[in-house]
Amino acid sequence: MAETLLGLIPSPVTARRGEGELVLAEARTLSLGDAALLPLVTRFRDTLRCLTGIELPVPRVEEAVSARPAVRIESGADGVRELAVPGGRRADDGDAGCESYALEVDREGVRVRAGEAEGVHRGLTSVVQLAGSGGGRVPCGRVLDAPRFAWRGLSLDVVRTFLPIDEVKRVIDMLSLYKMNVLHLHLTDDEGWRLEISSWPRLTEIGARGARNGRPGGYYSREEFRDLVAYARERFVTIVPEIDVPGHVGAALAAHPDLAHRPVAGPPTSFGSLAPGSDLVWRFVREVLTEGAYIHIGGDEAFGMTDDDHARFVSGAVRLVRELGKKAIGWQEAVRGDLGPDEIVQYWIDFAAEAAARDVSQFPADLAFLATMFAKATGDLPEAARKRTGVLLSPNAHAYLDRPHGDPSTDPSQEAGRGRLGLRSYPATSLEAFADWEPLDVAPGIDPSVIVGVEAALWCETVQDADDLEQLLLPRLPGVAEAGWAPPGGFSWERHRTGLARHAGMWRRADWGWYHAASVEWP
Ligand code: TNX
Repeated sequence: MAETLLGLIPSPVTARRGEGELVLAEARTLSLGDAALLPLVTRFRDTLRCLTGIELPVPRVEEAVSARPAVRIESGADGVRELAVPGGRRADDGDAGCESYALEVDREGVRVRAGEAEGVHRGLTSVVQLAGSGGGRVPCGRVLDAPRFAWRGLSLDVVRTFLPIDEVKRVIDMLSLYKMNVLHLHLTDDEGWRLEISSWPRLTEIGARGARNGRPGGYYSREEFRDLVAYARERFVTIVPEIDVPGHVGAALAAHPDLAHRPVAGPPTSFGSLAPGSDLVWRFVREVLTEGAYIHIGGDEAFGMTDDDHARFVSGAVRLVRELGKKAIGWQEAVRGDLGPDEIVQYWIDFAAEAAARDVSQFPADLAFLATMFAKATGDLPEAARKRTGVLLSPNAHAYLDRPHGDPSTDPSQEAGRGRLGLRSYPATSLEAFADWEPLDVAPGIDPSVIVGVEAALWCETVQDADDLEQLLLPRLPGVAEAGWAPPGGFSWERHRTGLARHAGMWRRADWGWYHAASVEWP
């Protein structure tokens, strides 16, 4: 374990600390072996300036380094791809090993080598982190690194609170800094429809008007969405859009009441659902699944329909996604439909943790539907393993960023943390308890080879604006990155809290807000 390079989050596979340090701002040249890397290296230079204030020379494509100290960047390097083969499946076309990189630092300079551009990007991100956490000084040493899991994501709810494109871009910058590679956008729900669909204009005309608690609505035009996808791709983040069906469709039903299974009275709730037998509904589903190689079809909490209708609906939606030549992903309940090894389900109902936190059998009558939901959920992981459907881990206790901050026993700031941010239905959770987990322990008895990775989820019921959002993202997001990237068994709370404190300077420069958990000595 890389105890000596405390500035790196997530922890690398191996790191050896050498003697001395390099002052990065003194680098005389920034050279690359391949012109194709120029855009990537230019972005690295911008990121470094923004997060650390360090200005590197203009990048040059050249065979050898002419002046020292130097930053030297190479792709197509032999032997780096094979460093480690991550488990799981990727959201884009890349293969395992393309994120591997080697980083060498001595007094002569910094050298980043990788088999592919993506590995170069991960390695340069390590340079940013080391410089940013060390006051511009990069410790001499050698890092060989590759992710444990291929899928390290964040699911972001832009429905309950609409987030303008620029804020979503800031989140993508954060993901990139923590070597995360998927942004799953929850684009539709009861409170709003956030993606323009050309053939169904009412979805946004009417469905995008509002958000939760009277907050302003909004949506992304096709052009804005494509721009966002490109922005993310340049940072090696894949956007996975979610169009949630057949439940969580209140906004769609407000715009098109004729899609409803049964007429819904009153305000939109999760009890509304799409009519499984309607041709119009299936035309609708086909035409809204437009963007992305992976499409998340939701499939969660369809309280308004029978189990059979739900399973049939999910199977139909998955068939459609396959016909479109795309891959389907759904929340864990979707595994009750006709899914196979090409699909992924996202595990979120962390039953053991829920049961430990409160006695499900004592739920009042009006919450009986929740008790039933928990009971049914226990069969989902074994079912995924039986079908060899991929499993993406978003356990409530360790991946839900909308748990209130705080630790009732030790954290004196818990009152502030428990304030209005985070859902009161979850217990306040300390930074340490949140970050300290082993992904495979969450799915005991399941063949680890079905696990594709780890995804954080940020639901925005309690989020009023971008400041609130950042208070829930940081400092917990780096802990999720740690679970998804770092080798198993190495988590150290001491190391993690030290690393977080060292990153605060970068967050401040980027003007990212964060929750000042009392368990970290913030500078
Ligand atoms: C459950 S997670 C939901 C969301 C809520 C969230 C709050 C999931 C698939 N559905 O609709 O926002 O809990 O944490």
